[in-house]
Amino acid sequence: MNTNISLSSNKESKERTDIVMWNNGRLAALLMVLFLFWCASFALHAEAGHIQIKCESGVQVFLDGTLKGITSADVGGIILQDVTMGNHSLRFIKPGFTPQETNINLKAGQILVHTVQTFVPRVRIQEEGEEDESTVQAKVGTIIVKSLPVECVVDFPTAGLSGYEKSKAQIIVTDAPIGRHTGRFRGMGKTLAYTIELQSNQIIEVFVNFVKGTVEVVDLFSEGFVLVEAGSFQMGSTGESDEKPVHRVTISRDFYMSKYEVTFAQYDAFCEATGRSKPSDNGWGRGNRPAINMSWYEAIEYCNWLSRKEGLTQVYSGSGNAVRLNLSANGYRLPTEAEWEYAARGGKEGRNYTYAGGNTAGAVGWFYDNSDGKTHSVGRKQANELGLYDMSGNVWEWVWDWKGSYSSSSQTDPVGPSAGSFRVGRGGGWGSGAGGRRVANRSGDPPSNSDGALGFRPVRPIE
Ligand SMILES: [Ca+2]
Ligand SMILES: [Ca+2]
Repeated sequence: MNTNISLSSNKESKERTDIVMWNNGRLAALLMVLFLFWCASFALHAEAGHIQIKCESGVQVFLDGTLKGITSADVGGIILQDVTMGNHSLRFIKPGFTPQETNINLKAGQILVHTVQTFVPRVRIQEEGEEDESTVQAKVGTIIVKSLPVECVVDFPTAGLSGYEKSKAQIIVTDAPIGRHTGRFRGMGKTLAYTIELQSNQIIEVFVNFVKGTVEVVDLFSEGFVLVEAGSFQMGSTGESDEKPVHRVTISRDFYMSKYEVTFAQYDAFCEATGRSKPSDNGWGRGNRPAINMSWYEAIEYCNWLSRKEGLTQVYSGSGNAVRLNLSANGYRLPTEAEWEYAARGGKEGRNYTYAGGNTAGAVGWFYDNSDGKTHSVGRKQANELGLYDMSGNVWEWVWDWKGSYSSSSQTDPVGPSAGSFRVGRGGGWGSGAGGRRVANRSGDPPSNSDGALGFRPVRPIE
């Protein structure tokens, strides 16, 4: 019995040994396969590298002509992973700015860091009938696509986007040819389509809401800003005492200025986002009418909010009389008094009109004689030489400066006195008569004041 048991045991033992040996063989084979996979994957990775692009946010990154993504603030740019070693072209596009291009040579296993230079604005004022390379440049526009949810597939074949898998908040297609574009968007199992007519230099934002099944299109260009090119002018007038002496002022930097006074539609969005109560419209209506009844402090809060909303650096800090102005920040702000007057006079295009855009008050603005005692929708009167509306009339406009007296000396980029009691208001309003609406006229209110004839419009530096 014992032997049997022993034999049996031996047999079992031998069988187990066989099993172990068989298992060892299979394990070895498995390890070999894993090793080969590892080698293959190593070989694959050894043929590739990564590209780290340091860049401001909202810039389109193209690798060898293919859109790879949009830079974001949280990674300070974008990282392109597992890019095949060798020569590649990188192209960076930001709306309204000159595109940048570079060629790189990526080595195996390398993490190549490329820092994108500051973008130079691609803006040029084109004369009527002028026909040169700027005309070619102007025959493009920009399409921005936003969606809810963020992930979707975008097809804008005529704008160079086919089956683009969008995973960021927005994609920006610059240099899209003008004309008709039909976009198709796939998300949440739905396909939505929308046709736009893109005009020269236009910026169209397409918001695809898969939850609601709607596509909303906003023309950012018409709500936008105009370029005010740097230059010099004679500030003030020989009229009222506070406008004297006429003195030479140089605005040394180009800047953007809102074409319109801030509307209730815009200001109400600020109130909703920041939980403050909306100012009264005096019973005249909101929407496209200029916002009124906000203090100077609220006007600068609006500018700071707009900066934050767009990921820009806030211009204002501190509060009360200690509000500080940081002119090197890239955010929105009120114009300085000199910037306001320079722009109202038409900047470099200025034709020395009495009112912004002309010598016939009623053609360019809403005043005592034509306003019926209230505000009107912005942009209904003739624009001035720069395309700015309602610089004269409709509502007075808060500017940065404390009210002070002018000096006769030439100045560059003046910001007014360092302290005072009144912040300047400019341009006259719906209740102004002949004197109050001239481009040189100055008014002032305590910064905490607000009334139904006082609003503002922001400016923005060119980065
Ligand atoms: Ca105005
Ligand atoms: Ca005055």
